[in-house]
Amino acid sequence: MSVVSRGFGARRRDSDERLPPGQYLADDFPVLSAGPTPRVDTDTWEFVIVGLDGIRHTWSWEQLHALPVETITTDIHCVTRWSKLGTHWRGVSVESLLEQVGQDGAFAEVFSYGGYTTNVSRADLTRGKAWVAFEFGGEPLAPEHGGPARLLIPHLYFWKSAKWVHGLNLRDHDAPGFWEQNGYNMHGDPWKEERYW
Ligand SMILES: Nc1nc2c(c(=O)[nH]1)N[C@H]1C(S)=C(S)[C@@H](COP(=O)(O)O)O[C@H]1N2
Ligand SMILES: [Mo]
Repeated sequence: MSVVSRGFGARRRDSDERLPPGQYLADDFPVLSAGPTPRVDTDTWEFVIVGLDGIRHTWSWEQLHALPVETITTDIHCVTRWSKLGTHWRGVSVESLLEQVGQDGAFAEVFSYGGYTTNVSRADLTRGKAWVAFEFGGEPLAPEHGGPARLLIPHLYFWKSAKWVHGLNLRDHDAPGFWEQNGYNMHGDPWKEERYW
């Protein structure tokens, strides 16, 4: 738990510096889903990376958990202006999955169980900036927050962190996903307020 009280000046200043422009601190963890919560069984769950050559590379739930699992403590920022500081996650880095595939492609279309998509560049998916996360706050990720697994890309607005993530289509060009087709920014850096077009 990280509750920031206005009574503690030092901690308040610290959190102010960590809040991107136009954001406020949320105490709860809001649920924002464009549709119903898909129920995905870990027995049939898979993560897929489709290379530029069209070849599918897949990991089962067990295969994903056999990879190095990282613990991530990070701030998250939703374009609807709430932020949470110091959230705790566990997951596998996207970079480690891309390394196993060894395919080019400067961009990726992220796709989810249930049909959601979003676009992210390879640069935003690598160098310790993106994970396939399956634990939040020491518990298995709840279905409404994207369980069994979601993408976690905390340096971009949270709509890029696709819930119920299924995989990546590697691309050599950038193409808008679900929210990007509906007016959201192609990149989404909260520190630059890249909210909409
Ligand atoms: N599959 C899927 N992923 C999604 C969304 C969605 O509607 N469907 N909403 C996005 C948006 S706009 C936000 S702010 C976050 C919300 O995550 P939360 O519900 O865990 O807070 O998920 C993102 N990932
Ligand atoms: Mo959002």
